[in-house]
Amino acid sequence: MIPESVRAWVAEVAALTTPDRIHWCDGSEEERVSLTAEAVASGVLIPLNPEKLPNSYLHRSDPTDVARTEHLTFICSATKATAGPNNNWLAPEEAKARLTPLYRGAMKGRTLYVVPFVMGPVGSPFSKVGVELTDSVYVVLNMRIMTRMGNQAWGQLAGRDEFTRCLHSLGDLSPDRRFICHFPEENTIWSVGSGYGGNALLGKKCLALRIASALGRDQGWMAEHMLILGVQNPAGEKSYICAAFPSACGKTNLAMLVPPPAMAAKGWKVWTVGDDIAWLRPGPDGRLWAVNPEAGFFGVAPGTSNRTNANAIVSASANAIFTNVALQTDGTVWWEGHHEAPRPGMLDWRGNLWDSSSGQPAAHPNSRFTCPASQCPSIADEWEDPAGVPISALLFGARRPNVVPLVTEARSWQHGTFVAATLASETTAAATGAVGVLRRDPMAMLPFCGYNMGDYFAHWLRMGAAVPHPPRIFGVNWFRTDASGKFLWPGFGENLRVIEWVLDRCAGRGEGVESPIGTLPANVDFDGLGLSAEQQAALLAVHPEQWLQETVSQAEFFQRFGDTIPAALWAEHAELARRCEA
Ligand code: OXD
Ligand code: MN
Repeated sequence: MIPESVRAWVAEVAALTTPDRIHWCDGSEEERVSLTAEAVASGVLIPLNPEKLPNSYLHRSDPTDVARTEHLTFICSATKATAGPNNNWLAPEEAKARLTPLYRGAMKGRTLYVVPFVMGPVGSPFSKVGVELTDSVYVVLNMRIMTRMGNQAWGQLAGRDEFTRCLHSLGDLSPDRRFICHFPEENTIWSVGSGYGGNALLGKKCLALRIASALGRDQGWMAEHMLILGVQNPAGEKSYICAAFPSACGKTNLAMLVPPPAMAAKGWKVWTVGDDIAWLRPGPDGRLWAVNPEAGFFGVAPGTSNRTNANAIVSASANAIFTNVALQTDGTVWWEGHHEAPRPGMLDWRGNLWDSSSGQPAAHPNSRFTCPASQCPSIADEWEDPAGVPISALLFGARRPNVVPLVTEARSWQHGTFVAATLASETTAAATGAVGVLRRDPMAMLPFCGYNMGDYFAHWLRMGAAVPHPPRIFGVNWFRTDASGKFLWPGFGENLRVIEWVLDRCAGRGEGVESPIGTLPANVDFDGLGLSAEQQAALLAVHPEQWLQETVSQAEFFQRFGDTIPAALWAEHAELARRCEA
């Protein structure tokens, strides 16, 4: 069942990396038990309280290896123009020449694990197979949660040679010898020097977004940084939406939204289909259909609590791997924003006794939990449907303390593509670098688009034209603040109020008011939120002079992409400026 091409490639990699052993992962429960025991014995995993967090473990990463490293991430397409100004580029031969010495002998004394995996439901014609070769048992155990890992991948491959070759080694974990390289034309990923999720679990950002976005461009589909949510209104109508937000802006919380009591009492219901990545394809009914390619969640721990995301807390209450969180003396875990109070004797994410007066966080701001999606109380029955779910609306949101209102609807698919292409957000701890700096992050895909974003925008426009009934597109902002810097909007479950208007619009019902940037709601249900009339107005305010300023920075951003920006987007830009001036 294992294709000859896989065997030949494993032999080639083994000759280069010289591991002591080769382990072919089958994905069985016995294998999980034995690999976990191995990881505990070597100190890679620390067992947690078996009563309170059964089958769950803590991992402490190297303190210099705690987030995605965008400056060390490269797209190695044949030409720099294909990779575009949004990506670091290395010529394929140069990348291989630089990385090959880092792999040489790198697995000496270690085991080379062969990890076959499926992204997407097993048996779906839309799913993709990857094989990751890694020397990290932590990576293997996380891939087992995040993907459909094991022998089932060979079945999905059915003897074909169509799989992503994912090569990973921890190397010496030095940031000076860390590279995450993608070869879209060869369906290949080489990563070395990092054990961090987005750099090392190669099925996730590397395959399901960077490589998949390039495959989607060639094959007529889309790989997007989006959650997938199912919503049922009190009339019993069930719809699905996708929403894109930059990393650590609350995608997992929105994906697991709990309706606030008043809306639940009226009959609102919400289900989770995916929390980070959506693969979208035109369906036979002329709509866009979405599949979640992942099998687990790799969620940001800080800020996650019974109050903010009870479903995530339950999802990660067994069979979970925690990375860089704090450890309580009873073998449970803690992070900033947890619903429990930290107890004396707690160890911080590096394993040192935490001093609450130090001003240092106990958990790393980008600490994470990995857990199976199937454990989520709100998981949709249809989350593994091979056909996916039909999408009514696409939401684009970001962290904007000002300028951007709570919600607006784009005027058309083309205008929505422009709204998404000019998305901007304050940076977070999910990537190394300064936090809180405003940067343009089109479609929340800036770090994840595997090719030139100008061409990606053109692909978006083509997809809109190819789908007779495309989803409606909305811009949202949960993060607007008042003059004192306090959030105006309560967020979390209350976001369902915004989704109610979104779905009403999709059904041709919700009342709207035209504004220069799109349609504002005539009536968001603000009842019971205790918001003053001024606060309500501030949430929805559109200041044309601020938006004229935006058009200046939008133009600067587009200019970086030269003539690859589609004329239709420049036309939308000119129209926006004209409406703001009017
Ligand atoms: C993630 C990210 O881990 O976007 O999902 O960084
Ligand atoms: Mn993400």
